[in-house]
Amino acid sequence: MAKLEGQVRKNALAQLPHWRELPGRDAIARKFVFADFNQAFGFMARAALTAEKMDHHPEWSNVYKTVEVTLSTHDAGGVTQKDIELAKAMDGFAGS
Ligand code: H2B
Repeated sequence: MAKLEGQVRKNALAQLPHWRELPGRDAIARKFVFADFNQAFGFMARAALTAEKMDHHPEWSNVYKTVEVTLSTHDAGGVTQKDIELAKAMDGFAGS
């Protein structure tokens, strides 16, 4: 899987308005804030099953109702279509 670059990358990121590019690293990140821990952990459970199916895993942390996610393809050294797909799936599970 190749790193996304140029216009292709721009177009892909334009579909993910809640995600930002990390400074100093080729990765995308989003902070999800839910109503409570139950919602946050439900989201993580769904995302984890999808990630495992995709063989593509998030870097993430959870504090109470907040889940911070970073996506990058380590094998490629940057953001690939797999990161875009997992980000979209996560947006879906979060409802936006
Ligand atoms: N997840 C992410 N985010 N990036 C990878 O490069 C990656 C992964 N590689 N999950 C996979 C697993 C690889 O290490 C295994 C061996 O398939």
